[in-house]
Order: sequence, then structure tokens, then C-alpha cells
Amino acid sequence: MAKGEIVAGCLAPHPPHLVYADNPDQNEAYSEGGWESLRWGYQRLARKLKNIDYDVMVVFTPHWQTYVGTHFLGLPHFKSKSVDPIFPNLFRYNYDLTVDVELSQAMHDEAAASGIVTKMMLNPDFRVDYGTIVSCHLLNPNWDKPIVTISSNRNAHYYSAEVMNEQAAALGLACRKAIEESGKKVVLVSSHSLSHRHFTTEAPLPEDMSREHIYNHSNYVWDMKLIQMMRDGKMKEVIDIMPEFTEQTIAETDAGAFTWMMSAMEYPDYPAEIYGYQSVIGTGNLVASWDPNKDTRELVL
Ligand code: 2X7
Ligand code: FE2
Repeated sequence: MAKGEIVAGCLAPHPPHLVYADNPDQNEAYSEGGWESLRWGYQRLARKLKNIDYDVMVVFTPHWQTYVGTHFLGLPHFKSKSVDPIFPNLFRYNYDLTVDVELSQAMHDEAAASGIVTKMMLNPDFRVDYGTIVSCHLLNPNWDKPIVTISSNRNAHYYSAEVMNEQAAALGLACRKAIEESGKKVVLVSSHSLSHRHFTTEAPLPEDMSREHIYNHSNYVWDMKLIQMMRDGKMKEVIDIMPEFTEQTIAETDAGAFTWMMSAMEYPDYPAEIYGYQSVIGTGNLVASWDPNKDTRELVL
């Protein structure tokens, strides 16, 4: 059997606003659009993924929070309605998805063997979180590939952003090993915003783009610094400053997803593909990708 490999890594923010703005059949709310810089960027990345040969998308999400260990989706099929607890006006999405349980179990076992506390999610009524659904919908609107979701064990809350960084890096290594042994081609998805201060009130029309802007200039400068380092292929350095970035911008990187993905991809030293940056209710959101294949890697923006 050929060695499995990570064929792409995607930074895929999950504000439910982006699905709301797209008006897919699965979502009950109706919008007049909005947040085009992000949605057009996502559409461009989704087109690229369509031309990449892969078997499964593995997504690490901040919105499945587990306090005892890291959990993995462990049943082949989940179908329900996902309602965003903060924005039920925007996101009531009927999902019907399949899971690659074989790979999920392999990642669980490898993580457990390396000393990480793990659990398979075997509850058939479990509701898949909106982070997973938004990121996967926007990267693959046809849902024609199985997924695996990995929960966020909240080490940043129990301990510190530094401990989270180290534990997420260890989880990334274990997942990489499991992927290589599986023989599968895998797209990794790190589902989150960058800076994450957000407004606490919403415009009367949520998609009124005259009201949308970054929460403050400091968050903007931090986001731009990180994006420049991504363009320069300095991913080890980005992960080294991740605890400071996380604390200063209340970033969603506190979940560990980005560190997990970069560790699994052995800290790319080549340029990231940048697809779009925009604020959503004040948070900073970047769509980006890391393509290990230099023949298909592009300068997008
Ligand atoms: O979960 C989110 C998010 N990360 C960013 C912005 C708005 C809503 O939900
Ligand atoms: Fe979020």
C-alpha cells in the first residue's frame, strides 16, 4: 500500500454569516448577500480542491469543545439540523454527512498511543457543530467526500495558550502518522477566525456591509503580521508566536486547530496561498491554503 499523505491544508473560517450569505438550500434563513471577499475566496479555493485527488477532509473545530481529552467522530453517518446558538436568525442548516470512521479510529488510536487522552464519539444523536458544517460546506458544497471532525480539548482554558500549543502540536504529529499509515490522501481543515474580538450587537440587517469593519486597529495589525509571515513561508515562527497572538487578539487559535494543522504538515517553509481576508461582526477572517505540491502551488492574491 502506498504511503498516505496530506495533499492540502486549509485555513477555513466558519462565521455562519458566510453560509447565510450564500443562500444554500440546506439553510432556512434568507439573505441579500454580504462578505463577498471571503465568499469569493472560498469559491476559488473550493474550485482548486475539486481538481485535487483526495479521499477525506479532516477538520479540527473550536465549536466542539471537550474538557476531558480529544474526541473524534466515530459513526459513519450524521443527519440533523444545526442551529447556531448565537445567530439562530442566520443559521439553521440541515446537514447529512458521512464520516470516514476507519481514519477517525486510526487517528484516535495513534493519538492514544502517544499519550493523549482520546475518545470516539459514538452517540447517534450527537449534533455536529456549526464550525465543522460551515467550513466543510464552503470548501466542498457538494458534500461528496467523507469527513472526520476532531474536537478541541480546551487546554488553553485549563492551563495556558502555551500548553495548548504544545498539546495540539503533539496531536498533529499523531494524526500525520495515522494518515501516512492509512494510505489515504487527506485535506486538513483548520476551522477558525484569526483575531476574534467581536461586536456584541448586530446591525438590523446583518448583511449590511456599511456596518462591517474590524473591531480595532491592533487586531488588524496582528492579522496582517501573521498573513505576511504566511506569505513568507515562516510557519514555524508563526506557531512560536501563536500564544502571544492568541492572548492579545482573543484569537480563535486558542482552540489549537492551527497549531495542529501546521504540526501535521511539518511547518511549511513555502508560501501560503492567500484567498481572501475580511471581518465578520468585527472578527478577522482569512481563507488560505498550504499546497505541499510545488507544481500546483499558486500565487492567488
Ligand atoms: O464562530 C464564529 C466566529 N468564529 C466568528 C464570527 C462570527 C460568528 O461565529
Ligand atoms: Fe467560531
